[in-house]
Amino acid sequence: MFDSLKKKLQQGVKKLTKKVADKEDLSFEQEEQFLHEKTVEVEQVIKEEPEKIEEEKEAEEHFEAEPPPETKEPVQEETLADRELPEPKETMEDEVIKKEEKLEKRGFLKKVRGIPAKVREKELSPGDIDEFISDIESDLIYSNVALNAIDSFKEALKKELVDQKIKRGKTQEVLQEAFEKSLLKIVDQGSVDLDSLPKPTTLLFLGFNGSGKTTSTAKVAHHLQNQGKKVVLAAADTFRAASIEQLEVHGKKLKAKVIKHQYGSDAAAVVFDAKKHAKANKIDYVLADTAGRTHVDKNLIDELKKVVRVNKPDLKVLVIDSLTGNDAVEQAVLFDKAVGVDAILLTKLDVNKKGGSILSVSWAIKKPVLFLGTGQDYKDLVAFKPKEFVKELLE
Ligand SMILES: Nc1nc2c(ncn2[C@@H]2O[C@H](COP(=O)(O)OP(=O)(O)O)[C@@H](O)[C@H]2O)c(=O)[nH]1
Ligand SMILES: [Mg+2]
Repeated sequence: MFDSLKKKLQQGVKKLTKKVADKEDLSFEQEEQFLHEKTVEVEQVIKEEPEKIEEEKEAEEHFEAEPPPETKEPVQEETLADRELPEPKETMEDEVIKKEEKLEKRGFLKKVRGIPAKVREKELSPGDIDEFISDIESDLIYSNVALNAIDSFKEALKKELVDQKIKRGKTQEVLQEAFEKSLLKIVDQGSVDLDSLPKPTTLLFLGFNGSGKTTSTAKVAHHLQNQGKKVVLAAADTFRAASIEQLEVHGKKLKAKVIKHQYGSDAAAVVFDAKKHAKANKIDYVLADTAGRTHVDKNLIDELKKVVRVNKPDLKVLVIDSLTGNDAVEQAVLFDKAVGVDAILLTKLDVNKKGGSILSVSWAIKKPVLFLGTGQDYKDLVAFKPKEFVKELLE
């Protein structure tokens, strides 16, 4: 699943890692030169302040002579533990640090600032992040990540990374974490606990034609039955030819009752009857399939509004075909405006390797993704977990 997005993001982490590595990196000679200058500087201070050094030294010797070794030890340990020890290979850096530590003990740290950040740490500027995002933007768009989701991702990355001191050898780790957190901000739009909703719970499946509403209604029924729940199906697509029969086929396979009326009849009444049936028979869930609509189907949108008004479903699940790519956002906004969407079910992720619509749709309407459809069988339904999704994208 979502192989393309995964690949693009992983390339992104690599590119940014390289950017950090290239950043203000001193060549070996420059580094040697720099450390040499630092050593001279340190020695200069020692030379210029001989009395002070003497005083300190005396005080230190005096101090060393006085207390028993147990009390002296922790003081030394604490100072060392506070310091970031240099990587072992850099012997010159080692030397400077040793001198620096000596001076620190004598209160000279303010004068000699030690090895500055540019040798041991690096920073990214907002401009670096902008540049990096514009590098990978077209890849992300290709993977169906919408522009506003990309922008938000960029801002989140800036918050995570700008002004953060990135230590040598830790770049990959720091970036990985920043990517994870930033992606999670986009995709973690809360969660839905079906068990906690009042029973019987009515789930209304809505979306465009062919998005996978009927199939998903049946898959969710199967999923709930596997958890020992009782379900009834409502054939509230009274519009499309053969839709009632399609749901009946599923009902038969799943051994679940299907409540149906005539074609052309009032969809709201079908759901109403299904709810009544559920209450009377102690059934946990009413799963209502509805007719597919588009923004031009004003009548069908009005009908959907009526279904919602009359039945007050506990969860309006928007079914979106991930293959619709960047149109998915438009669809999501349309339905959310019309009736208010509570959760998202994205289908056909077995066919669509891009996966960016998961980010785009949930970010566009700030609603959680509940399930992913990953095939045509009942078992091809995955409960969506934002953290796992993000981990998988970046692992
Ligand atoms: N590969 C694949 N096909 C799916 C998935 N979900 C639905 N479909 C197929 O998409 C087509 C339309 O589905 P349907 O449930 O009739 O859509 P509806 O018009 O929204 O009710 C059918 O051929 C389904 O088998 C999925 O997750 N993966
Ligand atoms: Mg259908």
